[in-house]
Amino acid sequence: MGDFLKNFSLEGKIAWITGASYGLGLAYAVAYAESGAKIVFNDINQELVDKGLAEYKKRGIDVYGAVCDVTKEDQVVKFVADAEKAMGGTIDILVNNAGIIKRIPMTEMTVDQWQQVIDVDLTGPFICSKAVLPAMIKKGSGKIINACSMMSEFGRETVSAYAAAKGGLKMLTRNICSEYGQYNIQCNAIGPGYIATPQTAPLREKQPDGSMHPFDRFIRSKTPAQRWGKTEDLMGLAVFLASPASDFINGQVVYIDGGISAYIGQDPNNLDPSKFTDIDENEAQ
Ligand code: NAP
Ligand code: GCO
Repeated sequence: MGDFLKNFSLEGKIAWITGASYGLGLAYAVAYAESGAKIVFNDINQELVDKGLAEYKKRGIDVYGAVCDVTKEDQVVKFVADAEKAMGGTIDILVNNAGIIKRIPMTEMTVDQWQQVIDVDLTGPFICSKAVLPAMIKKGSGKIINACSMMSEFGRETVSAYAAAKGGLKMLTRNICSEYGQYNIQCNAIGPGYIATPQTAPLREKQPDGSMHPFDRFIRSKTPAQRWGKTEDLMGLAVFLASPASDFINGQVVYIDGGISAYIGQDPNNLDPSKFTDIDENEAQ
């Protein structure tokens, strides 16, 4: 590897990806491990942690994993202490990936349902960032990467709590940058478009008559690439934002959405499913 490319290496770094048993978190962790980092991850219950440990073992990646609810500060503080003891060093990179969504019309959403989403998607990143910042300040370096969203910029029906949380997370990203940039700590966010993971599976489910989910057709009409993102599409950006190559980027949300945020969209009925590159032609109707 040439000297310049070493700027993209994570050799010698300890990376914590929250909620990384599967989905985007697993993809980020695999990319970080392949870039030289040591990986620690948490998830909400032992079953998911065990699922994650099996996934990492399958890929030959040695990780530390434990149960930790990102909304509970006592669990987060203990997780960080245990993980750093296991890894023999402090956390250099935090990816606030853990998240939930509830798709409920606002007038039907209970305050408890609202609060659950805010707690995981906004308060969780606050708690986890607060837990790793002191050591980053002492070390004089650190990377915090938040999981923003199209809903950090746009609203849509039924996702009021999620959009409010992801909009707030954009501003938390900017505020961590503002408050801690002086310690050579960079806080940025990944803003994925619509990615094929379990979280978005309900939006891609086939209709009873075998036709495409209306939202599937809709989002393809809003995406120039006319396809859903793959977790692999996000790995390069995740590594870049965790590496020295991005040390002068701070407080930014980098959208990786296939062009959704730049495109007014077209009539979903004008789409030709035979041209979709991410599903079998026979599937597309
Ligand atoms: P996902 O499939 O739902 O995975 C999220 C992970 O976080 C799951 O393992 C989940 O466990 C875990 N989690 C939930 N609550 C937690 C808590 N309190 N403490 C610890 N872990 C918790 O989500 P994803 O699609 O991979 O997305 C990952 C992140 O990217 C999320 O923040 C999401 O909002 C964001 N994002 C996703 C997309 C997309 O299109 N997929 C686009 C933009 C942004 P459970 O399985 O129990 O919920
Ligand atoms: C939804 C989706 C989105 C994606 C993602 C888009 O219901 O609209 O779940 O919110 O998860 O956040 O960037």
